[in-house]
Amino acid sequence: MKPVRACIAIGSNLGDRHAAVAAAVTALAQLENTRLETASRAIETEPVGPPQPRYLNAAAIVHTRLPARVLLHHLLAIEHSAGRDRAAEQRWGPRTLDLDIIFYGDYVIDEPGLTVPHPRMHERLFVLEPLALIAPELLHPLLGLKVSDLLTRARLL
Ligand code: A4P
Ligand code: MG
Repeated sequence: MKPVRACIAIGSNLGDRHAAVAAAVTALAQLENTRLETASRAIETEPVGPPQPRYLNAAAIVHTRLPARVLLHHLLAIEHSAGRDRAAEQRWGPRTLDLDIIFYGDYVIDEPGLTVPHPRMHERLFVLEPLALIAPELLHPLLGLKVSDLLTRARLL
């Protein structure tokens, strides 16, 4: 399989947020059959969802030969090693580490447990702001808009 360029959104608002974001980037760089292209700096963002502490959000780009499902499986394992306990959480509630696949090349995936592009990314400043720092020209494969344009649009909402 040819490497695919995938974008990962990173978020944390519980515990040592800086350490969690840094550990996530390190763990991505160490994934099998994967090379880290770049990671953004972490940005402090307003929480979306129920009242909760502010988040640190970042974005990373990897080149990976892992199928999307296998990549997701690794992301869940990285979240787990950052102390995330899904069973104890409310939807959109606080978490030590959240890793979402935003884009997986220009693949469109809609399966139980895996939707790519991430279905809410184009509305979310906390995804678009860090991603625009490292990949403003990247095209959303369904909307046909660049990340920088999605960000401009989301800021007007
Ligand atoms: N899943 C399906 N598609 C994907 C994908 N593309 N990437 C499934 C990753 N996972 C995907 O995830 C639930 C399940 O989604 C996974 O097991 C996987 O099979 P989760 O992490 O438990 O749920 P979630 O992340 O809470 O859900 P969701 O709807 O993706 O939430 P968001 O959109 O990530 O929102 N505010 C700020 N400022 N910053 C944030 O980072 N994050 C959230 C979570 C809320 N508010 C926030 C932030
Ligand atoms: Mg998630």
